Amino acid sequence: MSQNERTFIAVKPDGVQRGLVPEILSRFWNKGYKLVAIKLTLANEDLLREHYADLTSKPFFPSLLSYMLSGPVLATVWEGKDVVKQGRALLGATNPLASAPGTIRGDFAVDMGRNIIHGSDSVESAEKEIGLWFKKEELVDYKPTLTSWIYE
Ligand code: IDP
Ligand code: MG
Repeated sequence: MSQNERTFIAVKPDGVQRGLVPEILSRFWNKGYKLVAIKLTLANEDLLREHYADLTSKPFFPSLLSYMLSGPVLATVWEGKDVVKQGRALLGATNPLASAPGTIRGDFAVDMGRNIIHGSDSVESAEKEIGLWFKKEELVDYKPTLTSWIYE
C-alpha cells in the first residue's frame, strides 16, 4: 500500500462559514496524513459540473450546484497510506443522519444538502478531482519531519 496515495478533500461553503476548517484540518493532520495543497477558493459552475459529472442528471443537482456556489470552499490534497478510503471513513456517510458519531459529518452535520465536506471516493476520482481543482505547481513536494514517527 503506497504512502504516496493522494485524496482530494474540500470543506464545503457551510463548513467554511461555520468555522469548522481548523477542526477538519486537525482530524487529517492528527491522523498522520500529509497536507500537499490547500487553498480557499470560489467554485464555478463548469468546475462543479465536471467535479460532480456522475450526478448532473439527479433531481437534487440544481440545489447541490447552488449550495457549492454559495461561498468559498477550502480545497485540500492529503497524502498517505490508504488515504482515500481512510479519508471517507473520517468523513462519515453522505447522509449525516447515518454518519457515525466521531466522524466529521456525524459530529457536525444534520442534512444531506449541508454535509460540510467532500472526499474523493476512489483513487481514480481523487486523481481527476486534484487535477480539476489544482494546478500541478500548487501541489507541494516536501518531507514532513514526523514521517518516521508515523510510518514504521
Ligand atoms: P459523497 O459526497 O458522500 O461522495 P455523493 O453521492 O457523491 O456523496 O453526492 C455528492 C453530494 O451531493 C453529497 O455530499 C451531498 O451534499 C449531495 N447529495 C447527495 N445525495 C443527495 C440527496 O439525495 N439530496 C440532497 N443532496 C444530496
Ligand atoms: Mg461523491
